[in-house]
Amino acid sequence: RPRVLSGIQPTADSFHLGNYLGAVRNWVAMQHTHDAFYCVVDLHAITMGHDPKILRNRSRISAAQLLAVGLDPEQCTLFVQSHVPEHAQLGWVLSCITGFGEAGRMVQFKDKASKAGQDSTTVGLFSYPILQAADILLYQADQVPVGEDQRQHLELTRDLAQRFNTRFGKTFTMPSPYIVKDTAKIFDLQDPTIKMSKSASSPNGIIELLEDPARSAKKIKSAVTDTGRDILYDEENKPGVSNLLTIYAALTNRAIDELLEAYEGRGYGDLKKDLAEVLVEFVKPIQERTKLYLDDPAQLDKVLAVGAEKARAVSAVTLARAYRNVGFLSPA
Ligand code: AQP
Repeated sequence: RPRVLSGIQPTADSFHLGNYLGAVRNWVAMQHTHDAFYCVVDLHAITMGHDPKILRNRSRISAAQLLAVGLDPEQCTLFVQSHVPEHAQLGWVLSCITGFGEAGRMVQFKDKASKAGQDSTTVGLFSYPILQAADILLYQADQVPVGEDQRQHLELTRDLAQRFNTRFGKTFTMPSPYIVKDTAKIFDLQDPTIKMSKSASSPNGIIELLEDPARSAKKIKSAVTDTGRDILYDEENKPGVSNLLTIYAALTNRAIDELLEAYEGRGYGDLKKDLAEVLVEFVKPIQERTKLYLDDPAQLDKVLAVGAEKARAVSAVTLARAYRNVGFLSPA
C-alpha cells in the first residue's frame, strides 16, 4: 500500500468546512486504500503565539473531530506531533540544508508575517514549512492529501528531499501532493475571492463544523452571491454561487451538472435554503460524535498514545538513517 501523511493544526476550537472538504475528507477515504499517518500538528500551532491551556484543549478537540468525521484508529495511525520527537529532530537537520532566501519565498509566511508585523513574527513561523517537510519525509510518504494552499510547501518538501538524497545518499521517498481539484480551495462565504480561513475570514465567512448548526444555516443564507439571478457555475464571474455549488456537490456527492439541472429556473434563495439544510444534517452527527469522544478523555489519550507508538516505530528508523547519512556518530 502506498503511504500517506498529512496534518492539521489545533489552532481553533473547530475545523472549518475548508479544512474538511479540502483535506480531511480525503484522509478518511485514503485510510482504506493507503498506509495512512495523520497528525495533529501542535508544534506548528505555537508559531503565532498561543495560550498553553487553550492549545491543550484544542489538540484534544482536533483529535476528537478527526475521529468523529470518520478516522478509524484501526485503519490509520492518528497521533499528536509533539509525542514524536523525531519531527523536531529532523526539522533541525533539514533547516540546515534550506536556503534563507528559499524559505523566505514561501507565500504563506510572507502573508502571515506581513499581517503580524516584524516584532510579532517568530523564527518558528519562518521555519514552519521545513518542519512540515520533516513531518512528511519521516514517514517516507508517497502522497500528501492537502488543500491547494499547501502546494508551495509540498514543492519545498520535494526540493529538500531531492537535495538531501543527492548530497548524503538516498534517504527519503519523494512525496507528491494529493490535491482534489473540485474541493482544493473552499472560499470565504462573505468574500468568495479569498479562501475560507481561520485567520483571515470574518465570522460570517467561515463555517465551523462545531458551531451551532442554526448559525451555520444563517451564514449560508446570508452568503454573498453574485449579480444576475441564474444559478450557474462560473468561478470567475460568479464566485459566490460557484462556491456554494462546490460545497453542495461535495456534501451530497452529487455532480455540479446535476445540481445545475435541478436548480434551472430557480433562484439563489432556493439553493441557499437547501444547502443550509444539507449542512445542518451533515454537521449534527459530527457534533454528537465529537462530544462523545471528548467526554472520555482517557480513552482519547489512549488512542493517541497507541498512534504515537506506531508513528515512532516508523519515524525513528528514518531519523536514524538520516542522522547516519548526514554524518552524525551513532551513540555507542
Ligand atoms: N479554504 C480551504 N479550502 C481547502 N482546503 C483548505 N485547507 C485549509 N483551508 C482550506 C486545508 O486544510 C488542511 C489543514 O490546514 P491547516 O491545519 O494548515 O489549517 P490552516 O492552514 O491553519 O487553516 P486555515 O484556515 O487556512 O488557517 P490560516 O488562516 O491560519 O492559514 C490543509 O491541508 C489545508 O490545505
